[in-house]
Amino acid sequence: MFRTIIVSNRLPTKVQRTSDGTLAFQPSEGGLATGLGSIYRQEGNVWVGWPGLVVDGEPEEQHVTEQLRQDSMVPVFLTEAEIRDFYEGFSNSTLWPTFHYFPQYATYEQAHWEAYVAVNEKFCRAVLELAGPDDTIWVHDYQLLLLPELLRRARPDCTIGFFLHIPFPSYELIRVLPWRAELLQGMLGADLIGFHTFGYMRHFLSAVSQLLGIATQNGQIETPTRTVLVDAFPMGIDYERYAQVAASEEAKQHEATYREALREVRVILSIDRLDYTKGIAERLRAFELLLQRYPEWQGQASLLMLVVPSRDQVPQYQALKEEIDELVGRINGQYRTISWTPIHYFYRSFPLEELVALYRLAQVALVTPMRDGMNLVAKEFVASKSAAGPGVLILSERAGAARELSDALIINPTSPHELAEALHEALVMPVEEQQQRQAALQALVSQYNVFAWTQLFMDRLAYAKIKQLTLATETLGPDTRAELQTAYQAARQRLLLLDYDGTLVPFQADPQRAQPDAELLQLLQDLTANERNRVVIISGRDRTTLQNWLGHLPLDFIAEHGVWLRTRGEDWQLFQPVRNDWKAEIRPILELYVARTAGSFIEEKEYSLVWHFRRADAELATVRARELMSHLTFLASNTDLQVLEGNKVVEVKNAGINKGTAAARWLSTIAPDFVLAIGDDRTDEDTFGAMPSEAFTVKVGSAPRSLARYHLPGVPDVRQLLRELMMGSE
Ligand code: GDG
Repeated sequence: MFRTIIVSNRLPTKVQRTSDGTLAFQPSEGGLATGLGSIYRQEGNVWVGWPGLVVDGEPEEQHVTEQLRQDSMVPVFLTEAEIRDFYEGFSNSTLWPTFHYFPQYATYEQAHWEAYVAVNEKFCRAVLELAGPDDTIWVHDYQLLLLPELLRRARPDCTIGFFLHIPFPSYELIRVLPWRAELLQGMLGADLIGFHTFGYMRHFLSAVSQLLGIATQNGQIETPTRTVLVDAFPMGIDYERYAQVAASEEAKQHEATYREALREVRVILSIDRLDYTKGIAERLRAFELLLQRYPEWQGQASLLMLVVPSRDQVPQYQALKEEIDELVGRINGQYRTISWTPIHYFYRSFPLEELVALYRLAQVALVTPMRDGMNLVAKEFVASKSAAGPGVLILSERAGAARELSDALIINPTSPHELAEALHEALVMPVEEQQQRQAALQALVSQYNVFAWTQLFMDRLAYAKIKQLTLATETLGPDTRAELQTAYQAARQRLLLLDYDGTLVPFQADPQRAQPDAELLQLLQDLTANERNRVVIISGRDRTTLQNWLGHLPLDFIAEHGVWLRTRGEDWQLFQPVRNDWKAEIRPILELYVARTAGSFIEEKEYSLVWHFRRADAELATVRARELMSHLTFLASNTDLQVLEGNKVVEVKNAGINKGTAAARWLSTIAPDFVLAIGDDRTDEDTFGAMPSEAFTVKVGSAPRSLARYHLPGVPDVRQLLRELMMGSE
């Protein structure tokens, strides 16, 4: 049976050392633990993660392992140094500030990076001990960005999902990281990458295209080996649970006690972990502004602020704590009366029932982070209110939750004025309006709950895998290689149709720099030395270049995508008579696009014109290429021209001639009993399509949607394959 393995930095159970030295196992009440509970507790499934403490020797390690195993968990133990460098270092001092748009707090320590790599490898080893080749692995969050790729290398066929719980920032922030390419590559090991919002997803796709140069389209990324799907999955909460706790006697009791202490005062609630991303100080200033602008709320409204201690060993967090303490002290000192406290401030965490009682009690929830992946407090307030009547949610536009909760009062958290006005508006909002807004929010939060989120992600992950399997061509693995070798050896007359750029040589920013290297020349020499081989270089390039670079070898050529043909020992000839008077009309259009797109240029061949944009700004050029394609396609609609989009090029040429029609000539003239056709781009699909069914057709690079039967990742693999064929054969 296939199993599902959940992996996150922390396990859903926290192990703590009590004062008498024994260990306490405290199950987490967090949303993720609840949502995934239905998965990892199923027969055979498991959750892998750090249990939250440094164990004291082997016996304790074993004890923890055995205890956790009973609840389907497998611990990964971290040392003090790993916690310092991987967790507090790279995860929380490099990635966390960068991803939350606080680059000024980010550190770039090579030692932290190395620890991050080492711990991701440690997690990988732990997962591999459990994972079979066809299992499903779901990796969570920013501490494990490298894990998908590490797992992929060891288990190429596993189904791997990745979900990021924090924002994915603009490419401008990601590019600052010295290890940006490795981090993105790490994530691309997954089959499905999920984010809370479409905005984060868009930033990720843009970073992949700009930093890795990998094309993305409609949320799909074509890597050399797989299609990776990227999608938005806004995480929900266990709505029923909050609604039930809110309706419980215990919560009501707590609420009654608080209400008695606070009397008629309106409560504005604020709950966060201590963090500079949460906008806590700005919130305090906004509350002060409210008291100044609307003095009628003095004595009538209080801010009840819970700050859960967190990361308080880190200097920025200590400074923030001091700032909050100072602000609370100052505001309370200035406004407090004998009977009224402006800010009730708690620096500790509360049990769930008391937390929910506070949600019930509050008229307003003030959730105003500067950046927040999602923010579940906003949703918990909404769910708890279903049993307790009206309430108003004030929500930062920069929390992921704002994308869904549009019936909240959405504010810009950096504007204390906007916040103060929203607070006033919330306090005076008519009860009917509060109820209307709450009803809409509740419908949404209850429907898109954490169980729906889990289900949606898992379904989509399964779909991503099926899609890959149906679209992808088969990788040229050992079995096929053996079959290919046998057919090659048995053949009398072999035809090898080899594309040039992207197949025999890697792409260069300047096409004229892609001359054949000594290794390639030797390879072609050896191939052609065998009299049973006919080797055709089948390229979009002009004939002069091919002639200059490779003309001294006994090769055949197809140039300009089939316009020019040359059989060895003979002269170049046209495939058929063609016109090129259309160039005068098309060239000015291409020139216009060159003028508008720095770095692009025109290549003129005898019977075609090509606009190259490999060296231009990737995102701008993609937009321009689309524009040019539609412009040209419109012009060419009543002519015998065709417009092709290749690898970072748009080409205009005569219709009816392509690599496939040209290659077919060789099939008929030499009647081969072995055909191998290799190519990497759109234009090579014409060759694949023209081949007989028994031919070996190989797509190089990203595999999906090819007519080829097999696929190889890159140029070195093609060269190796050709070498292999020659070994031990006549
Ligand atoms: C990451 C992302 C994203 C808080 N105080 C107490 C308490 N809490 C609970 C809340 C809520 C949770 O902590 C905080 O919610 P977040 O949304 O901030 O979740 P995190 O896991 O910290 O953060 C975030 C989230 O992942 C999910 O993807 O939303 O953007 O940063 O559940 O109720 N719980 C109790 N007592 C407290 O005093 N019992």
